Amino acid sequence: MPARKQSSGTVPPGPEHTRTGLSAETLRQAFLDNLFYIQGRFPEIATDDDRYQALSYTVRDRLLHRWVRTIQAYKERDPRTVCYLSAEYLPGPHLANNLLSLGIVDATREALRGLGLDLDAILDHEEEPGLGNGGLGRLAACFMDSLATLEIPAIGYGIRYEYGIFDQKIQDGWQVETSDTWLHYGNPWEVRRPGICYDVRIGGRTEHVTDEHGRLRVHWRHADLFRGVAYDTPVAGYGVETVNLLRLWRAEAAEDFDFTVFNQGDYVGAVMRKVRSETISKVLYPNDEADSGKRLRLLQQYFFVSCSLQDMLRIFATTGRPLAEFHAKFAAQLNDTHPTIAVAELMRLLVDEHGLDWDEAWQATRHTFAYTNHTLLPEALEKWPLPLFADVLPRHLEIVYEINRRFLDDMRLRYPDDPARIARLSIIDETPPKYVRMAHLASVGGHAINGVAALHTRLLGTTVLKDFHDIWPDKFQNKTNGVTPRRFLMLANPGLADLLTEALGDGWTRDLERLRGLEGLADDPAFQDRWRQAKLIRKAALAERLRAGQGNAIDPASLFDIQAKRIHEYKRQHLNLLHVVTLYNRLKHAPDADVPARTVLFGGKAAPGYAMAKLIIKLINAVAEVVNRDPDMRDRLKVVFVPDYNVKVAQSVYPAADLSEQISTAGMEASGTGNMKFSLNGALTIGTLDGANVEIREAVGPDNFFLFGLDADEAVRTRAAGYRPYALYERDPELRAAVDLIAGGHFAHGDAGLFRPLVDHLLGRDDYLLLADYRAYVDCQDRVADAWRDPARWTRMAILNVARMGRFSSDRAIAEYCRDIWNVAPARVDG
Ligand code: HBZ
Repeated sequence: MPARKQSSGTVPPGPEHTRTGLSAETLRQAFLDNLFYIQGRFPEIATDDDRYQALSYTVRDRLLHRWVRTIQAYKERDPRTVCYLSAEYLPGPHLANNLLSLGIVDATREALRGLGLDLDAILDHEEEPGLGNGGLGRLAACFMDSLATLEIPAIGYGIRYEYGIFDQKIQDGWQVETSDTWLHYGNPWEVRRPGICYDVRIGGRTEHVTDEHGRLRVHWRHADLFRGVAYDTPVAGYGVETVNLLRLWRAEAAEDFDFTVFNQGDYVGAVMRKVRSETISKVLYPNDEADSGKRLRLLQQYFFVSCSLQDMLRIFATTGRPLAEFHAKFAAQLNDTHPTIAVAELMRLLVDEHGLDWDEAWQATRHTFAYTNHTLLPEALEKWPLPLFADVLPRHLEIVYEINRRFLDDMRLRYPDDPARIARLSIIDETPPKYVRMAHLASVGGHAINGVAALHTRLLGTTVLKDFHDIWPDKFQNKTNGVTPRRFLMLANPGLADLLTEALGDGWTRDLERLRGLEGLADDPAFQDRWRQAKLIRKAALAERLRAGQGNAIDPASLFDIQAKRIHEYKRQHLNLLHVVTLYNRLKHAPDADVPARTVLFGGKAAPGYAMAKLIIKLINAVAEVVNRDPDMRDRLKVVFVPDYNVKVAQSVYPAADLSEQISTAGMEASGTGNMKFSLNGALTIGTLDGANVEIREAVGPDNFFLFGLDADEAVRTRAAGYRPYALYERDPELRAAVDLIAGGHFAHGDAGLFRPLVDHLLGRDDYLLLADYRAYVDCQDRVADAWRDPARWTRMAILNVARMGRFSSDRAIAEYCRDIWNVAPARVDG
């Protein structure tokens, strides 16, 4: 053990504790210890997984002390606490992030080097928890990071899916789904808490009785009983002592499962019911838009919400405060409508179980909840068929009716002669078989409603929630999304992060606005050189990854033009493809044309039941196959589909991008967050005026953003004016040539039928206005190519993008939620 320097304090130096010490020597000792005592291995026979597990336990030990101290501090100070209710979390790999938060990346690297081991190889082994579909789940994870870093008391509540989002394989160009097995080797980051468990009842019927005091009471005679057990994962703030809690619920059979059946001799039947109970948290629904009418999905939502609220009530009971003050202790955020049944469940718990009167309970409920909306697509707004809702949650339906009755009575006073408006406002949609509209329940049951970008919030108040905006304009707020610079810059792009720190000091890691200091360096040739070097390293690393993975050879010197996000018609990956095919046609006709070399990369999963999205993946791969083996392209055009896009892959994709494709039909992408991650890593954006693109463009300056296409109002007007895509096809020869090539089977070995559904939709309806935006997009891509030809100009634009991205930190977003919606303050945890 090296001699420890004596500090000026009074504590005498001693050997560091194996479970808390942060020096390389102690970390090495702890690692070997865990390898032996947890994995039962010694270095010579340890596998990659053994090493990963041993290192993870070593890091977890170091988090546990802070975790316990955080809980103690919260207990003593009893602060208002944020409860983030989200059916999805996409945290990404934990190990590297926790090393970063603890400030022990270098010490760990050194400790392992001493054993002949490479930290990066161990990090690469981690299987990430894919407990979400896309942006919404990733936002929840960025918010957990920022809450801890800003020292805000917070609990993230959700579901511990045994199978997260599917793994994507590409076979013959098609997406094939295989099941996610993230728990196969065990999960070193979670702590199972068998003592923290709650019963969740469903089904059956209600009985209304008058008790001995003449009070009306409701008994819920449920049909089924489940149990939720807590699995806790620490969430460490960066550079602070705070370690918050992500508490995910796993469904198990209630302990006394089917005792009667069991005693009647049907042992196997009883066990089967136990197995059925566990299905609730088995699998994540892989759809990133509402999956209507799925009973299991409603069960999942109710299950996690009920466990979470019971847990909050248990914590509340330890404060000794009266229940009517519940909202003074907790601010609960509904991450979209998925947890919105919480409004009825809290009412049920307070009124039926704890005896509060309705008005008191309603006051507490309304002040507890706030609702974030993430979509404007009317078909994606969650609504539950009434018969299903009644069958699963009979008591909650009564409560929803009572909430609605009181709400509509108020509204009738306000709008006595407007029954159509009353019907529109109602929580119940009366169209047979009738539905419960969850966005309406969330709007009525909370004190704030927010959109996730300025444009989105405006459209929310003027379209899907207009009637609510009319009655409660002050309830509506904008909270533009943000992303954590820790994972998406420091971890993903260490070279650029080092360059930034060298130029600006390290304050930017917790105060991203400080990046503005880069503006003065944008034209500095020496700095520009180093900037390009840093970018080239990430591009080469991605190229190497793709070569090793799929045998794709791509040139790091080419323009990396990347679109990475869920595959959706509204996100218009096929507009990007129309441009690729246009470039292909141009090069075929003029093989010597002077066009800069481009590598167009795509990544993203399609919902397994979304045929058109899957056909788009097939088309990307089909175009890639033809383009990449055509000698006329001579490495000037390459197309690559990066399979199995997830957080880990994303961390290697964002830093490698030169150009970020944010080309959704204006008015359809609520915010986007990938747009922020690309730009923060020095990619320039080609994009429409959609979601947060609008604010990104404002922030970086119109000269540093490639804008094209219709805006949201023009898109509405275009449709209203009787949009005829076929006329555009006929008028624009390049467009016609691109569409014809796809339609004719050129990318399908002559099969003209394969992409017919896609082409027919474009020429017939084109709901997402690809043809309307095609010319503007292709011309804009030509401007991109011109800018790329001038490296000094391009690099200047890239530096200015990064310099001006400070606003898009999730720290800023969380600070706004704390101030404007949650009314919570930091509670510092001392070291
Ligand atoms: O939420 C996304 C929006 O599309 C995106 O614009 C925004 O930036 C992001 C964060 O605010 N929405 C989703 O990712 N939605 C889902 O993943 C989803 C999952 C299950 C559902 C519905 C939506 O049932």
